[in-house]
Amino acid sequence: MRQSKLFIPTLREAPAEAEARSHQILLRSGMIRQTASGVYSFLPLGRRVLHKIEQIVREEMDAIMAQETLLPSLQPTELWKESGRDSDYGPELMRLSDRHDRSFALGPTHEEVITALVRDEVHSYRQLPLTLYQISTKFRDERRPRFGVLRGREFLMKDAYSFSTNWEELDRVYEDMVQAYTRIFTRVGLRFTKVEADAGTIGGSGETHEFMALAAIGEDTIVTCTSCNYAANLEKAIYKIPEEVKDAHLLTEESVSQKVKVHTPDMKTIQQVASFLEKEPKDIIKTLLYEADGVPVAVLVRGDHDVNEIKLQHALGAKQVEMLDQEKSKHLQLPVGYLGPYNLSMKVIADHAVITMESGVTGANEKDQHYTEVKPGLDFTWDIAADVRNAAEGDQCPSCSSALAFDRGIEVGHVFKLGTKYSDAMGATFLSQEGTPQKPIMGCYGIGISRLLGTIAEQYAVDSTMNWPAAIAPYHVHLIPISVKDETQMQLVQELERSLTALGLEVLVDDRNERPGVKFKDADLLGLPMRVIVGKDAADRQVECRLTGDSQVVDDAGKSISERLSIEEVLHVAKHQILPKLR
Ligand code: 9G3
Repeated sequence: MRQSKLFIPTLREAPAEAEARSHQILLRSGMIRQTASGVYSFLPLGRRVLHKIEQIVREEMDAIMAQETLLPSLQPTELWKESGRDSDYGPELMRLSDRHDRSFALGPTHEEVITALVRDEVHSYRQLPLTLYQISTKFRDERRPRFGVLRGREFLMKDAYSFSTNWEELDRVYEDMVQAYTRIFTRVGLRFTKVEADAGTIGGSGETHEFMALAAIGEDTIVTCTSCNYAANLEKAIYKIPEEVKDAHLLTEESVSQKVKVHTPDMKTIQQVASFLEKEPKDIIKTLLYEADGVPVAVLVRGDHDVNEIKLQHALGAKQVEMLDQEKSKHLQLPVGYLGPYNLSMKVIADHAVITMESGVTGANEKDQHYTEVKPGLDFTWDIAADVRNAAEGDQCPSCSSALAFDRGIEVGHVFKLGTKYSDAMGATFLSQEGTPQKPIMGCYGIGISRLLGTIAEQYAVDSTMNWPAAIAPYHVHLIPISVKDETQMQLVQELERSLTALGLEVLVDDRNERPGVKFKDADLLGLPMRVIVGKDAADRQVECRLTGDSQVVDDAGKSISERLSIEEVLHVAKHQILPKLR
């Protein structure tokens, strides 16, 4: 392909608004352009990469007998009423009315649509198990779109839905999907890990896993064991509860309170109180006000720990929990910043790490006053003791007690066991072998396709240089003549283009009449796996060859050969170092 004919508007500089390096490289290499906040156009080069990712996903979905469909983005609001989810999503669900004033949602996902389709078309166990998937555009009105295509308001997703006659069959489909996802993410060159996740509002049986790509700007925190294969999203991650917690209980009354009231003028934050009292944050007991389904509750965690709201929600059996800040809690007339678990006239839930403290510091429920030498179980009690905190550095693995490690990750895949949440709500049934009506047991499985493209760019971009994995690179070989006016060079370029194409490689020839420096800078941005530069040695049929990334130009013995190669050597490198990576 001749670069002078292609629409690849490269940029000299990264636009200021692009914070993430993937966002910068995708803009500068002319792969995407922003049309609106969180809304992107994929230009020809970006579309080629997206298409290759899609094809890998299709191959692996088809290989596990999932069947491709294409479902509508225009979803009648009635379907969301049937599933009961039309009130679960507020401004994030984009809605519109048609010319007859009928209301629709722009599909953020397709559980309702696919379950209604199966309800109408599937009536016998003979038609199951059935797994349908699509690759289509989703709409979610994110409050804060950011990092380019990593969090857009319109994005490409592969979403699959499985329907089984029983749970064992669902378990098999789920496992097939997990294996297929592992093959997909490996083939596209991603560094990723599968983690246990929280089922959130999606409900169902609860088992769910996320596929996390390791990336510094990832919004998720993943917790992994340094020894065994325990891995979980921070939302869900647990840790070894220390032995002494097991027998921590409310103390008998014979112990006498040792607590002392201290004047802590204008000391509100944990750090201020700790340094003022010459203590550590871990000696302090934070009393936080929450509302669980509208009912106030006091949550006690150690000063160096953070509340895990997902765990808190499960511990309280609540549908929704929300922290009450100064503004939202003023009706309770409590001195925020000086709160203590005394006579609060509300339920108190204490994290395990609090109830095993020998002595701690709490607020005194009085402005500018704290208590020291506080003894949990003696000076205050609790209604519930539970694990309501995030795992933290220093915690031990729940299964092998080794140290836990913390990394940032980007969620690129998410698989769920749904059970009958949607088949029940929408009345999808099939007649079992015994002739009794049953509800299909469902699973749903997503991959963010456009997010995956951005995530791969995040993992492989280094400053102004990209290095696309060969399997998804927009082209395989970048053929760069130093001077397009030099007949000898252009002859050799044409011969090379023909021979490389005959090998089955996609070749991009930079036939623009530009200075070498400009061509090399653009070649760095485009990041094709192999680059061949045809210059003054063309007369001797010698060229310079470079493989991007960490792979070097080596001969079969693995010896790094000089960058001046003969045509035969270039074809040999292409055949043995690029071609095998394309599958
Ligand atoms: C909505 C809106 C946003 C949403 C949802 C619904 C996330 C919603 C969860 C899922 C679950 C799985 C199939 C593919 C894999 C993920 N954000 N989810 O249901 F109305 Cl506005 O999408 N769906």
